[in-house]
Amino acid sequence: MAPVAKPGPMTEEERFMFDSTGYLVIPDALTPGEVEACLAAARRAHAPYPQGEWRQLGHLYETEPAIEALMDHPSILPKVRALLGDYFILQSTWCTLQPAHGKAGRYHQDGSGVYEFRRLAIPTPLVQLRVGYFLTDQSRDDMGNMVMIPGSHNAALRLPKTVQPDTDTDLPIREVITGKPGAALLFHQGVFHRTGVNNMDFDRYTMHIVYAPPWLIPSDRMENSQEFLERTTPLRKALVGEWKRPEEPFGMGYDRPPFEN
Ligand SMILES: O=C(O)CCC(=O)C(=O)O
Repeated sequence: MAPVAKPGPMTEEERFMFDSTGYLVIPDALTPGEVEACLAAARRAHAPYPQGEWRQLGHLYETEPAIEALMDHPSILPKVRALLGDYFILQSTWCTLQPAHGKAGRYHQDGSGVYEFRRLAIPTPLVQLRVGYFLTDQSRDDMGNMVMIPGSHNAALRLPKTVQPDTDTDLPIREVITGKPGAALLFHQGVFHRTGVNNMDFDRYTMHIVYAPPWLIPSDRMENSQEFLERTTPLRKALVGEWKRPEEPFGMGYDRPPFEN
């Protein structure tokens, strides 16, 4: 049974489920209108690239207003604040395409491959809090779904190399996450997860938004677009890390991002 949560503030029960499994599934995080606009943006962004390839594109929020609205979406932001506090950045965003008839991906934990977060401590601390918004239907189990190993963010062991997706050696404890367009999957980067097989005739799109402590460098951009900074809101500007230390070079901190409450 999936750890299902509701859009909006994090309840104590949801927090317990997140702590236990490492993720929450939030149906109806986006309205049908928001899904439609984000899906159109995702398709536009991927259109110039070859068909039939798994691909992730970064920082689309700079040019696509529908995706920009996901940066501080009220369905999910209160849960992010419940888990990370008020001082965090949008470390990256990835518009992910799992093509029609695409094969399963390999299990992994997220983070910096060259310095794995699990080197910091076991259990792996929460360093990247990810939200995957489903832009296409994933309500059955062969639609390019995310596949999670519940609770694996707390595991001390690495995943055995013998575990191969969708074979006899795949783990029986895996959970295939299902959801309609507009559902969101909030997850801890330490949970072993992978892309599921897509047996559909259409491409699967998921829009991932990744939040992290302010000391982690952004990974989907070298710098923020000036044009975006000039037109976006003060909160979004703060979320992409455009804040000043009160003194340089050894600041005491920075102003709290201008949340509404
Ligand atoms: O959206 C997907 O297919 C999976 C993405 C993923 O595993 C990742 O970004 O680490």
